[in-house]
Amino acid sequence: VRRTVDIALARGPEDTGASATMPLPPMGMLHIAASLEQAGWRVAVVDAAGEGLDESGFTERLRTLRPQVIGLSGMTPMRHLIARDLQRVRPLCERVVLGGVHATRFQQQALDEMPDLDALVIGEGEASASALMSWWSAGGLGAPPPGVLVRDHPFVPAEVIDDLDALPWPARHLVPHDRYRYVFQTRHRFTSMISSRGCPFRCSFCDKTISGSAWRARSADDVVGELEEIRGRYDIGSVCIFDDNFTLRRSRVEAICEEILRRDLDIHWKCEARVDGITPALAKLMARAGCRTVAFGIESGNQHSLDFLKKDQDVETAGRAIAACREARIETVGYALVGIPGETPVESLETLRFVRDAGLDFIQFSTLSPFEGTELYDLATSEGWYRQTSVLNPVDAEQTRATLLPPGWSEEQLDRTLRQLYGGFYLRPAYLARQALRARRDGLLGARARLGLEVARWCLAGRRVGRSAAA
Ligand code: B12
Ligand code: SF4
Repeated sequence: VRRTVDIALARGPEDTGASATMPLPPMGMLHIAASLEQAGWRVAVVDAAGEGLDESGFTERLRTLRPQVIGLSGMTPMRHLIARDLQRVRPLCERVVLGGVHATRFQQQALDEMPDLDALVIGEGEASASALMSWWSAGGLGAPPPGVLVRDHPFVPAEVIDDLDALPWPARHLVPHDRYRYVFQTRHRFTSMISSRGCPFRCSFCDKTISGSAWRARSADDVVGELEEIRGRYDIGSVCIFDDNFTLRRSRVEAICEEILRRDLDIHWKCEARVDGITPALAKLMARAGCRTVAFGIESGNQHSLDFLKKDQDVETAGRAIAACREARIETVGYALVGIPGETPVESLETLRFVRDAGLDFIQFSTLSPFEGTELYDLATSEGWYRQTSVLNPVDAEQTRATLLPPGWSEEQLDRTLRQLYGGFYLRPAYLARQALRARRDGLLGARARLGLEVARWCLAGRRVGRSAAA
């Protein structure tokens, strides 16, 4: 058999990484691909959404490539998509390996549930993936390399990667970037990137399975080098930095901004930040360096809820962070939660009042969803609050969602409150007019209008009948 590649990393047509209309690049796979290439393996990335492939196009492309190994990835809420892709790719290669959050969280259980899998890569897979390829090439004899879980062998975890600068930049040349879109992109062509990994905070709902609590960061020089490559080599104008905690060390953010300015790099970027990571001076510097949007985990406008979630932040700081960004002309996005134990439906309207008064530009309200392994999951299961429901917000990627139903909340109440909050934020005439003007200025009217219509339709639609099943 003449192979054109040794390994193909594949993402099937249903998994777009975000919403159906806005596929995002498969960043975990692009990191793995870069390390495999560096180790001398011939690698392909087959991202159905990125290449516009339907089911038959996807399998046909893999069949033509004839890889020896196919690698899959996925998050827990998307495990049905992992299983579907596994069925498709199994006949097309000799071995299939799964990496990513789901594999890492469930380990042996994931392997047991998917008998067609040959191996799992647990945790950050840069070193383990190429070690696994070498192990398989040598006949798979003896113990598997660290970070690799196979049946009937003891598992040895891989070492945490401390020096992120030593990793190669994601292999973006392996995917076409024409189809990737992001709702907050402000320029033509989009990609995402990671400049640090991990977060030392202790929010009870956060799943840090992959990146952990130890914060590890790339140097400003390395980060801006990648940004320069994104702009120059790939002609991409807009980047989202999806770090868990981009602003943890202020001096590093300042150094990144200074370096962007020094290199005169003309690129727009968004980052995700904690509200205590932004000061007025930093926001101004970030804006000068091309930052157009910052997303904050606001979570709630009620201090007792922030304390319950162990967020270690206060409502006033959130207000100041939003104000600092407004002052610097940076758009703000907030993520907030509905159904927090101890918060009544009426109290959740306080969060709406808070974000409206603070002048936030966009909000995503979600039901509080506990993942196995988090403190909140343990509490929810011991209190009997854990449910599989179909209460979704308009941007959720899942089909059903594990949700908390604490005392005072029913599935209907959650759904009603979510719609009330979205409607109360987005369906304000003055807000819509302001956003339309801004979107027109940035050439984003079409994309933003489509999203606006989707949200409006969702807010105004009658209650979908929820499917409630006690977990
Ligand atoms: C960026 C991000 C997003 C982005 C983009 C996702 C994307 N497809 O690129 C957006 C905002 C769209 C998003 C959406 C969602 N996300 Co998200 N997201 C993240 C975030 C912040 C970073 C992920 C990332 O890019 N990491 C950088 C890369 C390099 O790491 P990585 O992908 O994990 O890959 C490494 C390893 O996992 C491994 N690996 C991964 N794949 C493979 C494959 C092979 C073959 C091998 C060998 C190794 C390997 O090696 C890689 C390199 O070290 C994480 C938090 C985190 N730190 O993990 C949450 C996180 C992964 N998301 C989460 C969730 C729940 C979601 C949603 C379900 C939310 C929702 N309700 O809609 C959706 C699902 C989208 C989808 N269809 O898959 C949860 C997952 C929890 C779980 N147990 O599954 C996390 C952990 C957040 C959290 N703290 O709770 N997300
Ligand atoms: S600050 Fe963000 S990344 Fe850090 S633990 Fe809390 S939710 Fe997770």
